[in-house]
Amino acid sequence: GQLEGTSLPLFFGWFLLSPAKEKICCTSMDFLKTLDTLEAFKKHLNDFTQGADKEVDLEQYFKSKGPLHCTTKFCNYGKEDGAKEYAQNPLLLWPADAEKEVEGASSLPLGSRAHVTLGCAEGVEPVQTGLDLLEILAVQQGGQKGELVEEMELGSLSYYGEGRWLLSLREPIRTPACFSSVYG
Ligand code: ACK
Repeated sequence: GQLEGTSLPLFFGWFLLSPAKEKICCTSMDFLKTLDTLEAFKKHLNDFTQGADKEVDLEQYFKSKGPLHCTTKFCNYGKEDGAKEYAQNPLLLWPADAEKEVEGASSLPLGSRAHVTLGCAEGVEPVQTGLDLLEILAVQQGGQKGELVEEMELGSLSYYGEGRWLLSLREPIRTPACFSSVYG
């Protein structure tokens, strides 16, 4: 086809633009600051720090890498299933198989994996945030609501067990974005 011999990118996605990008970083830092003070959050801290009983400073704990973006298709330079088909089909934004990687998530609507990774703990790859999101959606689809822990200014904070926290925003955060690809 047309793309024969053309190398495919690491991934395609929407890249967040200024000034919304900076605003989102500030909002997430403020959120972590508040989270750090919640007793209910501290109570469950061991669920994801794996028993490290030292004090955890959340603002240091999560590190962000690279530009803020929402991946639409991870291509891994063509090595990933469906990469070529995705690149050749300009109308298809969300790939058909992105939700299939998590048990119980395969019947979710296309695009359910859409997310912007704001940060990861050391040693955790960014791919994990999308999988975490799918896991929470799968649990919700199974009828579980999570335990409402705190009404915050930003939204409602719920706990789904096993270190899974969900903040449901009161108002969506809107941002301009540019569709592009990364060759890394
Ligand atoms: O935060 P993300 O969506 O998670 O953005 C990065 C981007 O590609 C570059 O690493 C995402 N990513 C990495 N590996 C995969 C994968 N196997 N499937 C889907 N997305 C992935 C990562």
